[in-house]
Amino acid sequence: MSLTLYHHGGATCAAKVRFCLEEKGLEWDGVYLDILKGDQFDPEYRKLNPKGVVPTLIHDDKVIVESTVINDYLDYVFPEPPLTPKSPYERAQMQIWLKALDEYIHPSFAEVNFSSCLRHLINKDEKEQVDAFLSGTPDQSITPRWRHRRAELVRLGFDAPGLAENYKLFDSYLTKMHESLSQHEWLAGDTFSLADIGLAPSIAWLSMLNMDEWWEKDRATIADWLKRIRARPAFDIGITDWLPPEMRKTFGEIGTKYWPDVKKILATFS
Ligand SMILES: N[C@@H](CCC(=O)N[C@@H](CS)C(=O)NCC(=O)O)C(=O)O
Repeated sequence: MSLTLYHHGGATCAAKVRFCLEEKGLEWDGVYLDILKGDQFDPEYRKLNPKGVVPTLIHDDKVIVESTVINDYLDYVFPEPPLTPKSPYERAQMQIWLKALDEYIHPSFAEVNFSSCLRHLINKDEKEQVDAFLSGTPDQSITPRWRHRRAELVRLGFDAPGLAENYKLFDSYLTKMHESLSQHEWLAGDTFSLADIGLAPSIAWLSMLNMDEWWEKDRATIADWLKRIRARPAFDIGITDWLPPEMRKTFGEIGTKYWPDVKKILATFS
């Protein structure tokens, strides 16, 4: 049996699959793609993953894309330890979180991430390289019209049109997380599940950017949940240990520098 994951150390969607693989104690091989340099646009890779994104899992000869689908597949094929609650109601809550993650949370997180952080890493390259990266982006990718939108985010940053709406959408899910976590230990109920695995990388990412203040004051259950998540042995092996050194080095700096701009956006709707 073989498991091969196409991934990148800083990609939250790949991190959620690595977290799941490590929770299950599965052996896997990695193919590392530098998604800030455009490895994911390689035509051969896009035969596996037409959106040109990570992760992609190859299980023996089967290709599986979409991180939520991959984790569900892993949980089905390798049922121990289970990451889906036994209770049908909790299972439904988990599915609702995963649906929200794919439909709203991840796309709005991508806007937050590119406008406040990733654009600074991408814009370190020469202009021609940045232009090639942006124009190589498939249009139907993280969102419909992603090529156009990512170019706006990378070039205009906080001045990208309609940005506040995306911050507001992401923020509304922090409130929903807080509401859930005020009632039980984990997002779907009393059982740690794929919902926690799915949300953890984005929240941990914002925390690495020193942006915890976003939820610490009025939605503190998220901070406690993150503490519980970080205490799981699979968290470091699956997430933190993979963070590329240049990101590890500059993250806190970038986040601290741009947090006041993020706060300005948050103030427009809170
Ligand atoms: N719906 C996809 C989204 C995957 C995705 O957004 N991957 C990002 C990293 S978190 C990526 O590969 N980005 C490459 C790019 O933006 O060009 C999934 O869940 O697998």
